[in-house]
Amino acid sequence: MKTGIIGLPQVGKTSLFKILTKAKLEERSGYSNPREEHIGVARVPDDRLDKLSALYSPRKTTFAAVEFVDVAAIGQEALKETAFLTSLRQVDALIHVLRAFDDDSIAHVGPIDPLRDIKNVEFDLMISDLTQVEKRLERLEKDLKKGRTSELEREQALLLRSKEALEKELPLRELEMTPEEKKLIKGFMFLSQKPILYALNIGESTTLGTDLDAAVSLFKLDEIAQRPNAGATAICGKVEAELAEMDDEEAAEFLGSYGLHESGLVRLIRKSYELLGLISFFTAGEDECRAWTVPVGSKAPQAAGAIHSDLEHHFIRAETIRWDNLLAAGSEAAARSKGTLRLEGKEYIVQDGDVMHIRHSG
Ligand SMILES: Nc1nc2c(ncn2[C@@H]2O[C@H](COP(=O)(O)OP(=O)(O)OP(=O)(O)O)[C@@H](O)[C@H]2O)c(=O)[nH]1
Ligand SMILES: [Mg+2]
Repeated sequence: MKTGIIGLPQVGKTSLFKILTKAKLEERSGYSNPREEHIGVARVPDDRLDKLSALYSPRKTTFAAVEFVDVAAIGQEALKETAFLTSLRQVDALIHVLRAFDDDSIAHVGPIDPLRDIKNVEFDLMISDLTQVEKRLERLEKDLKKGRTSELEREQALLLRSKEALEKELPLRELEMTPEEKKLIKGFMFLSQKPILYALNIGESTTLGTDLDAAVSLFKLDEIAQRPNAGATAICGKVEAELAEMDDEEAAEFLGSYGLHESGLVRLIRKSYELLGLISFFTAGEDECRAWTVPVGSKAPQAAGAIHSDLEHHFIRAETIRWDNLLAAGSEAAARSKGTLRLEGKEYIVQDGDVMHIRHSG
């Protein structure tokens, strides 16, 4: 799982990357390459896992992780560079950081207008895809002249449909596709097809709690956030950066002073999970308590496979209980006698927050 952080120049991409991944980037003044990308891993905060961990006191607690890539500012120029395009195409999803904070000392393309910025960046992504579609269509036409196969014809039809959408300025993430079509088009790694989370970077204020909740509507992103494979959230980069430097107790107090009860990052990461159709299940024991990530709708053996491929092949059953039921019972033994610990088979669809013990024959 890799998420690319994109946006116009100087909107706070690198700041967000640093606070997400707690990375201390080297300042290499003088010879730094502005197009150089940063890659880092963010721990997915999860208070359910914190609580399970408190119950088991394991030697190790392992949170789920998401990889973030901070690419350089987007623009027609950048999108023509192979290295930039390649790294951007590799990601599974995008976070588009939008300038929504006032600061006269930091230049921006014009007055604060996130919707306009979205349209501009989206346009650049679509132009890049369109160029690629047209190139491939030309090639396909030649190949089809040499010999028609149904596979080439299907690809051509799909690309023509994609071209039509792009020409109407419709990003490919909004195009309806069958699973077969999705598979067919996957190799192109189209930029406008990637799920996208719009992240408004808003200014600091004493009413930050309510401001964050109101931001999506205030900046008129409600409609755009409702579109297929899109979502929107708000953060305050400045406050998050300060939070990142604090210990838990200090952070809680600091959040309180802004009328907040959680860091905006928690919400942002949760939103990106939602957008990507991902859920977490847990394994818990004295050795390790751990969160694992699987797509919504995964069956129990697939979840076992996320832990280890052997567990998938030799899967027999999964002892399953929802995390809060386990906490309420106080122990697995108590849950078993209460009947809240269930034995689930191969067809069981894993639910967000399940705690599982995989029984296997391997
Ligand atoms: N006032 C204010 N300034 C911010 C905020 N977030 C970032 N900045 C400032 O904006 C400037 C740009 O931040 P970066 O995080 O480097 O932005 P970027 O999008 O990575 O910039 P480029 O990579 O150059 O396109 C820096 O001076 C930051 O300190 C914010 O929430 N409020
Ligand atoms: Mg940057």
